[in-house]
Amino acid sequence: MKNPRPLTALAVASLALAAALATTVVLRASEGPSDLKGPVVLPPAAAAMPVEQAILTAPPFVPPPIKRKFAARVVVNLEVREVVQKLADGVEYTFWTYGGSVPGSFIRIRAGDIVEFHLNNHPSSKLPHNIDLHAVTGPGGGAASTFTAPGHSSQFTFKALNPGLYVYHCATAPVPMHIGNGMYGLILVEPEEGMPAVDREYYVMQGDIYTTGKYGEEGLQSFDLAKAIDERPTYIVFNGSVGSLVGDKAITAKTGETVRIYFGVGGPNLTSSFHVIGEIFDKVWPESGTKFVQENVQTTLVPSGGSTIVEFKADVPGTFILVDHSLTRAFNKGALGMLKVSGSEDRIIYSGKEIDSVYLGAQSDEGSEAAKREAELKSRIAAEIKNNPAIAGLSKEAQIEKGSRVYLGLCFACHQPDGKGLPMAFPPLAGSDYMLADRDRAIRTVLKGLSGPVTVNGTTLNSVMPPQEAILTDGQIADVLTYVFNAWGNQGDAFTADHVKAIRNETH
Ligand code: HEC
Ligand SMILES: [Cu+2]
Repeated sequence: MKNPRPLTALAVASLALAAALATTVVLRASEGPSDLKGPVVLPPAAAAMPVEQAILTAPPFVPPPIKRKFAARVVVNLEVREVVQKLADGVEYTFWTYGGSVPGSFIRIRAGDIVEFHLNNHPSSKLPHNIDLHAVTGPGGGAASTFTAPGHSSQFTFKALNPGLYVYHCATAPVPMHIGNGMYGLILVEPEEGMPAVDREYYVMQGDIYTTGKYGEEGLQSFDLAKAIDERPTYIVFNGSVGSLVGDKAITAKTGETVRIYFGVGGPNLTSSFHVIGEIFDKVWPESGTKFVQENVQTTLVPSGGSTIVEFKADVPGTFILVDHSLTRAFNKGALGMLKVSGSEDRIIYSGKEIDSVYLGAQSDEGSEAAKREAELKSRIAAEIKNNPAIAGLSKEAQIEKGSRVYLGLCFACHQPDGKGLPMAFPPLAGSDYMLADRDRAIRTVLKGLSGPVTVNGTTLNSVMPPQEAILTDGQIADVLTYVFNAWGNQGDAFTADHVKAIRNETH
């Protein structure tokens, strides 16, 4: 089917207006039949139901829970507006919106309600639009009755037969373009007994966006149909833009609170692997079905044109990252948001970083030999502890064993396993006159690093050695220096941790 050009659509819409005055007219087949039938005559019981105006909210907010225990006639007024909004830093896009936001206004009703729906297309719009609400039982989910030209308003009525969380979207040709430009949102039909109470509710929707420019390319971007057909989005975002839920726009909670996220995927194309880094969903209504509630879920799959409801308790404070766990989408295309939880720590549930210690990596295999040797030496020291002059020598041997492991975990990458260094890059430690001449300076070098010209065995180098004071303990430095002062033919006394400590604390 060919796409309707704006002019054609406008002409069609004015026909529809004429029809309102006369009898009926059939619109383009692509928009479905649109006979104007006039207002529905409600049976007395329905006509007697209380009437209320729906509260609509922009993301990430959700209208308040429905308290009433009876059905009502709910009037929804949703306005379509075409607006230029930020897509990313320096990048703008002409979004087509329901209510001025992407995703569109959140609508909240109760199963059994009779909804009088008004779709109002702002006079400044360039195109006609309609709405397909997945919560509606009827042709096109309402699309067949809501094709609306700029500056016009369509009305239709539906009864919410099925509870659940439903996507709504524009179904005007070309549909993927209307959705790709932001025309989607969520409508929650609460079950008659209501949703279980929670402390916080949020509204997040994912969408894929196809721009003619590359990701991050500045200026006003337009829709790229070829990329859309190939399903190669430039952006994949939560709530309409990169960073919409980041920093001071993050959603929030306090420790101890239960958070519920109404999460939908507008598409037009991609499915989401919705995940919150550092949280486990205590409850998931998969695909927002109302019968089976799943528990203890890490990542839940949300189809395009579908949704999910997730709930979790915020047990510990911190920043929790919402992602599509197809992770280049999160880290390279924008599908990343934040939940900031404030409150007191529970270090049993999550301790925070407890210790930062040296990890000797691949060396630990050979290290097990060294560890055995060290243990053997220690037990010999214990055995000979009673005034045996060999103890000092044994302690030094044990330090050399430990020091060799520090060396092979850290220093060897530069100074080489054989201690000979690399010409022009790293000075030798084997036979180094510079090192062996000054023990205090050797400690200082390892603690504070070294830069500027240094002459070792007649060769001058001008490079930089990074300081190790933050990652090595005094004991480890004493051990590694004892090792390098006794390896490869070098000879020197053992270093003590106290000596290292004294240098560490010296004032300059
Ligand atoms: C990232 C590479 C790198 C690592 C890791 C490194 N060094 Fe160095 N080291 C250097 C460089 C480069 C110099 C020379 C700095 C200059 O020229 O100013 C140097 C100089 C030295 C010196 C003085 C010069 C000499 O040859 O006598 C000593 C001693 C030394 N390092 C010991 C160590 C020890 C022990 C470790 C492990 C705890 C270590 N280095 C880890 C790069 C490194
Ligand atoms: Cu539209």
